[in-house]
Amino acid sequence: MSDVVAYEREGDIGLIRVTNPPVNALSQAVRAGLIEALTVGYADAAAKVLLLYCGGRTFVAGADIEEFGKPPLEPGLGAAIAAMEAAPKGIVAAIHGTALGGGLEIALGCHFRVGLPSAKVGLPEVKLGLIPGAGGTQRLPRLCGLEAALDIIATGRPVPAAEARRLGILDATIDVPDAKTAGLTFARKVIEEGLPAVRVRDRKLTAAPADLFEKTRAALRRRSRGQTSPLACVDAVEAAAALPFDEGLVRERAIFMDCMASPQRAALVQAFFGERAAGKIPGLAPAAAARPLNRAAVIGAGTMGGGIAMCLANAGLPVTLVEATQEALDRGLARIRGNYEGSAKRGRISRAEVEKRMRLIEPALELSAVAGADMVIEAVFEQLDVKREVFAELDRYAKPGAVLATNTSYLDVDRIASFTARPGDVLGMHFFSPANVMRLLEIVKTGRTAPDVLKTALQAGKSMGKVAVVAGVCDGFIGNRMLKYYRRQVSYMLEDGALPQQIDKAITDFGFAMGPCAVEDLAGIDIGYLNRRRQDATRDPNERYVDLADKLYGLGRLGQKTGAGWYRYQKDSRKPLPDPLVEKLILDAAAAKGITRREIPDEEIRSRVLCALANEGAKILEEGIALRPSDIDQVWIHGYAFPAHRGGPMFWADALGLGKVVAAMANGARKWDRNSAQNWQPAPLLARLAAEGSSFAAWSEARGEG
Ligand code: 3H9
Repeated sequence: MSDVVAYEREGDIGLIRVTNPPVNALSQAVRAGLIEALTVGYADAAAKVLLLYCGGRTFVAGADIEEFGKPPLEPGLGAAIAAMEAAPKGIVAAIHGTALGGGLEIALGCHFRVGLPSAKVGLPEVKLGLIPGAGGTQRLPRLCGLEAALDIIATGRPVPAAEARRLGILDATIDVPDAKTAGLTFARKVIEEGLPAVRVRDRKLTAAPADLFEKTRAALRRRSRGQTSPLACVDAVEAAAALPFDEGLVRERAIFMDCMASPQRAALVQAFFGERAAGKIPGLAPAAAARPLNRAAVIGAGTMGGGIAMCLANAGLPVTLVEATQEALDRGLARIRGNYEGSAKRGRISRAEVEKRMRLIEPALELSAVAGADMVIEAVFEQLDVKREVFAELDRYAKPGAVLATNTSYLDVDRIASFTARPGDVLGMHFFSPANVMRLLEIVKTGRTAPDVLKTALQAGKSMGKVAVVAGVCDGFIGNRMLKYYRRQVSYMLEDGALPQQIDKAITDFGFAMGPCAVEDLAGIDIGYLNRRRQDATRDPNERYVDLADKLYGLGRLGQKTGAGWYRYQKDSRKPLPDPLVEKLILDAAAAKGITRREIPDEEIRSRVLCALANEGAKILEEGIALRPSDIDQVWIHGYAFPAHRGGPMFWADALGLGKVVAAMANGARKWDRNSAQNWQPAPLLARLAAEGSSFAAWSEARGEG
């Protein structure tokens, strides 16, 4: 009998139990074990009904993603599900945790499905660049209708048990401690009431609105930023509507195989594993104890501090929110309430939840109020002297052992730690704005940060639902350090021939959510301005410097908040409108410098910013600021809206081939911006890997960190 799938009988019910930790993924052994257990169960005359359930923390969470991109291993999942549908008796699936992807597909191969109230089901393949490939697109619509199925499949969203019950995906939700008990309860009902074992494939499909597929395609084209799998999902569900079941299955398989072969699938799968790898820190034992975290404090109730307080409250932690004046505190609390109420209006949280989270945030006007906190996150003005004052005070008030974090975006965390007598307790927790929305959290570790402090910050990140990436200390850490080189290329191109709208379009065509000029308008032109002033003292005097954004600042064009920046904005609108005034400003500035502007092709725009990112990323890797290339990719995907289906800048470079990246840079040094050829000097690591025909991923793997 299989190691991962067991068969036993309890009375007149045959039990098939899958145990393949951590998430019962459908590895080859599970698929083969299932077929074997089904054969035994069919032959067991005393078993009137079979019950399929899982051990461990969840029902089957999907196909084994580790197998993707490798030669397929028999038996396939389709064969296991076909064996279920050939059953001479009814099969009940009992779901706890999450039945995802292939997991839900095997449940759809059963005749009945029950779940614990806490269970979730879903077909998240789209997020991996795929469509469900074992009948999900053909069976789900037969249970819940084409419209609901299309929504579930094309978004990949998890569906809570109560909704799944309402939609007919589950036959019952049963409030008992475990899936086995739930399954046995329902299986007995099947036997006692003689419920007919109807296969999902034999259920009738109800018609969909005539324009369902075209409307969905149009909406997805707008939203998916060039990602192809959402549209492939529509094609597959449309096949369910148009074709007999078996032909629909064949069509689904063909689309699935196309997706499997696509570079987008490879990028999204690496992003999936990259997200999980980020939390693993070499040398930090997985079981290393974190410090207790029962209460937090945030210093500063501005946009950033308020957002951070929301993240902590969302994770269920009580937070003391400290501000210097009552007015600023009231403003901050009102902003937080407004955000929560907005979420309630959109149906994301209940009204009761709004009040519950607001109650978790306790306002205070004195820094001494941090005394009860196990973690203090400072989000005050970005100036070293201000930080010095706050940390010296924190040293007086924070309890011994409290984690002291700074939300600085650029400043030297080692120096900030030295403002206290307990540098081992200090680290950076760099949230991205808006903190309650953006998933990235850079955790900045100094040379002295204690391992249990790092562990506490990582765990806090996880409980806030963040993707936490550990970075070393340098100006801008991982993300903002690279951003500088990206922006630098943008500024050169603006002076040399491009306009903001052209650059933004070339970048959004690549799949970024926004172009760099629109982003700067959103963040505030003043932010970049102040940052450049901070860097004035250390900037190489021979470096080419473009002062276009400084000119905007001088004109009071600070971006969306002043109704004008790189673009102009109509009242109450965020839509960037190209502005002839900016065009004139750019043309005049170029002329004043004697620059003959030239047409810059979109392809060049993309190559320049991507090569600049990958090159700086290589330096960051070599210096050990980032642990692995996938960490850099996670930073860019979750902090800067780099398209996940392109994998991130380091994955992009690997996929193109590092030799081609270096060749593009050599070409750039001659043609792109010949006055500053040093910008296209490949980082030593990039040059070496390119010469060896290697990749960042292979380099990382060889170091045992892939
Ligand atoms: C599919 O099913 C295709 C089919 O339609 C057709 C086939 C023909 N495989 O996330 P966690 C690992 S596509 C292999 O930290 P959580 C994960 O890497 C699949 N490994 O836990 C991690 O390993 P490690 C559709 C997997 O509790 C460990 O499990 N399904 C898989 O926060 C724990 O994961 C999906 O897309 C897998 N399928 O969240 C579901 N899943 O400890 C993907 C996880 O070494 N999975 N691992 O780092 C998830 O969404 C979450 O893992 C889940 C648990 C919600 C299940």
